[in-house]
Amino acid sequence: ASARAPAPVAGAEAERFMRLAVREAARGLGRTSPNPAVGAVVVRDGRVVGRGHHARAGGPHAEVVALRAAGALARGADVYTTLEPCDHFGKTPPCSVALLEAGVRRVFVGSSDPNPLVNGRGMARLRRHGVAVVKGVLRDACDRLNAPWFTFITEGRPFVTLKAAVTLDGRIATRTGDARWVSGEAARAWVHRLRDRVDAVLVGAGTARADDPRLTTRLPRGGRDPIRVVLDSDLSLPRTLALFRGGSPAPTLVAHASAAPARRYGPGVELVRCRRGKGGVDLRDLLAKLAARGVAHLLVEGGAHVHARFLEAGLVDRVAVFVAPKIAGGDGVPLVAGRGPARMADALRLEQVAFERVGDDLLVTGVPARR
Ligand code: AOF
Ligand code: ZN
Repeated sequence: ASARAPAPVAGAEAERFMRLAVREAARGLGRTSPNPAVGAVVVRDGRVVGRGHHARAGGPHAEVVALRAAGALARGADVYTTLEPCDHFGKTPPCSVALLEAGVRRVFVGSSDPNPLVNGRGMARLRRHGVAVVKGVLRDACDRLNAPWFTFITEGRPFVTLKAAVTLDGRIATRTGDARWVSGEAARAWVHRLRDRVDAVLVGAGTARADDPRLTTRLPRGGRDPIRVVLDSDLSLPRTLALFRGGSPAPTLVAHASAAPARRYGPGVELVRCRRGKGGVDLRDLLAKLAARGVAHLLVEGGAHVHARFLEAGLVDRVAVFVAPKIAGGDGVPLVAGRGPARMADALRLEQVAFERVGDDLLVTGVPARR
C-alpha cells in the first residue's frame, strides 16, 4: 500500500476522459451478454496511454484490456472505467487486483456494479490499498449504456423492450393482418440497429403465421442476429415458416407448453418447454429460462395478443412505438388486444417519454408507469 493519493474531484477533465471510456464501452454493446458493456481508458499526464473494452463474456474485462495496452505507463496513472471494477474471480480474475498490481494512482468510476458479487467491493478494495476512487463520473451516461443489464442482474430476468409500428389510428396491421409496411425505411433501419444490440427477439404465433418474419438483423454492414423466440404453446405452427428454416447463425427457440411428444424441426431450432399460464406459455417462466441462457435484453415485436400479455403481466420495461402518418381505418389490428379498461383514467401511462422523428415517422418511447 502506498501513501493515499489526494482526493480528486470529478471536473470537466474527468468527464472528458469518461466520455472516451463510454465510447469504448459502446463498441461492445450487444456483444457482451450476459455481461455488461464496459469501457476503460488509462490516462497519464493528461494523455490517453491505453484504452479498451469488454468484447465478449469470458474475455478479459475492459480495465485489463486498457491496462495491457498501457503497459508500464499504467504505474501512477489514472484509470477511467464506465463500471465499477469487479472484485471476484469469475471467468476472469478481479479487475480490482489487476489495477492494484499495475500500480495505478486514481480510479474514476461511472456506474456502480449492482452484481451481488461486486456491489461496492471493487471500489472498497482499491481505497483500502490507498488508491483514490471517484465514483459517479458521467453516471447517467454510463447507467444508460447498460440499462437492460442492470434489470437483468438485479431481477434475474431479461429487460423487455416492446417495439411496434402503428398507424395514426393505432393499428399495427389492416383487418386482413397485412402489416408490410406500417413505418418507413428509416424506422425499419432503426429496428435492425436495435436487433443488433438485443440478445433475443420474440413474436407470437399469430405474427409468425401472418408475417412469416425472419427476425434477423439486416444492416448495410451485416450485424449480429439475435436469438429468435416464437411463442407456440401447442406447437401448431407450420414448420415451413422462415423462422424454422435456418438461414441464421442464431437459433430459433420455440417456447411451448405442450405435453405432446416433441416435434422435430430442422437444425438451429430448439424447443423450450414452459409452464402453461393464462393465455399460453407462462411468460415469467419463459423469461427465467431465457435469462439462464444469458438473454439480458429481449425485444418483443408483436403481435397484439403478445403485447397485451406482456403489458398485463407488468413485464414491459420500455415501450418504443413508431407512429406512421397513415390511417388504416375500419377493423385494423390494434396495438394491444383485449377489451382494455373502462375508464381512461385506468389507461396505462408512460413515463420518461421521449419523441424523435425518424424519417417520416414519429418514434415515441417511454417506461410503463408502475401501478
Ligand atoms: C468489470 N469490467 O469489463 C466487466 C465487468 O464472469 P466474469 O468474470 O466475466 O464476470 C462478470 C461480471 O463482472 C459481470 O456480471 C459484472 O458484474 C462484471 N463485469 N466488470 O470490472 C468489465 N464486464
Ligand atoms: Zn472486472
